[in-house]
Amino acid sequence: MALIPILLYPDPRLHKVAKPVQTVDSRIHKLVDDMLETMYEANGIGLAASQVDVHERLIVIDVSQERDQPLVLINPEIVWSSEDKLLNEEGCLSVPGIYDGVERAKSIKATATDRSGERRNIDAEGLLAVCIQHEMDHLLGKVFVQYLSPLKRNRIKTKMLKLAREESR
Ligand code: K1U
Ligand code: ZN
Repeated sequence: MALIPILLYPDPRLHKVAKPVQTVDSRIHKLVDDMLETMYEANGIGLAASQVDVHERLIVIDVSQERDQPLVLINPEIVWSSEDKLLNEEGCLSVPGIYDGVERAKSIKATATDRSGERRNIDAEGLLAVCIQHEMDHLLGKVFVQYLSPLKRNRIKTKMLKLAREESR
């Protein structure tokens, strides 16, 4: 397994739209393993392939306390969203150190292909529902800061660019 560098906002590659995974083969198995290792090492609860510069519809998630219940969602689709919404505090491994409230559907039903190529139904609420919606946004090229006001977003962009400049010195 290997760690993969995570793209940092405002990298324009974070805004590419991911294409469907054509075949769940050994290349996808290795990508899944590397993404899980990268997510656990970064203490994240999710990671989308877009964040590691692979523009295919694949996400990994683990919202368990013990960090031992990995979920692999290949070509995920949300088939139902509740009308009830909740404001949740979100973070993002591509925007480290920034947390803010985003309104999302309280519960969702999704379908996705798992690591063994089986199509599965997923009923999600709470943190899992939030995380699936956040990661599926990444696959559409959307980062959570795009839900914030232009003022907040510009402040975050400036802060991230300053950090990147300092780190490259
Ligand atoms: O997509 C990502 O960059 C991963 C992101 C997932 C996420 C966290 C919180 C709400 C929605 C989606 C993270 O894992 S951020 C870091 C983190 O572990 C975390 C942050 C806030 C609350 C819970 C966890
Ligand atoms: Zn994110």
